[in-house]
Amino acid sequence: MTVDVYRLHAQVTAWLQASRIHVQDAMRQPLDVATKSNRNDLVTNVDQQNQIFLAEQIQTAYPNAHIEGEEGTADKINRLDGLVFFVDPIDGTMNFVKQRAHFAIMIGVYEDGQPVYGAIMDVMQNAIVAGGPELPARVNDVLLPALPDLALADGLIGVNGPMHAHNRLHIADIALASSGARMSGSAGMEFMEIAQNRQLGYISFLKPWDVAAGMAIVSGQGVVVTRPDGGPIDLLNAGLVVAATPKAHQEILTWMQTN
Ligand code: 2AM
Ligand code: CA
Ligand code: CA
Ligand code: CA
Repeated sequence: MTVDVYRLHAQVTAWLQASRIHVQDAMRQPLDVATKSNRNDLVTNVDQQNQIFLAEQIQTAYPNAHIEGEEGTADKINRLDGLVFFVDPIDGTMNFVKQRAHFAIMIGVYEDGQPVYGAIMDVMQNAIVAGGPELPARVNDVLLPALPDLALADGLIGVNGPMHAHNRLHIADIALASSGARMSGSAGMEFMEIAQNRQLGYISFLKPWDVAAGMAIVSGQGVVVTRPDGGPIDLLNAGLVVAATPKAHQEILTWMQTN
């Protein structure tokens, strides 16, 4: 790894704090909300402004890095060589618009396709969960305890709402076999819950910037993050993601692979 991950963490923490101030300032004005692919797929002026802000910070500090972000200004990468920053400027835009809470800002950093670092900020709680393979997971720089290897029956699981409603890949059955299903509306918040031992896993269909930060953090804590067939997550394309403690992950894949 060529990156000094502690220096990176200090930089990203400062950027996220600046973003939080900008976002909360912008929330005092009316939001400019537009739809993208459908009526539930939203983008606001705040998503776009924060994407531009974070891309500028990354470009200045890491001029050779590539940036893959949800809202436009990014590179639209087609390979994972070198240093790549995955940016989701507002994760949970529907929550942002409807609840004005329960949304996150995420930055995931990979080098040659391997995780280096992830940071997820719960903006309204002013909490940052960060970590990676060489940075012990922490919340606001308080180290998090090691995660227990819970079996499916012994913990909560975050699920994608539509997939749960349609029992896609047996997700409703898996949820019934767990302590209970939860749906937060923000992939970032789901990974924050896993990192803090508040749920044992998360199942969804995600884009690269939805999964990059969380996967870097929780895989460093021993959580297994794969596709339903057990293969590695493809950070160049959207896809199904199963993140769970090793025991529960095995149980979930068995459910999914049984027709
Ligand atoms: P977003 O708010 O950044 O778009 C909602 O269940 C979670 O899924 C959020 O993390 C949301 O991220 C993500 N998501 C990805 N694609 C989506 C889409 N087309 N419509 C709504 N949410 C989407
Ligand atoms: Ca979106
Ligand atoms: Ca997102
Ligand atoms: Ca987003």
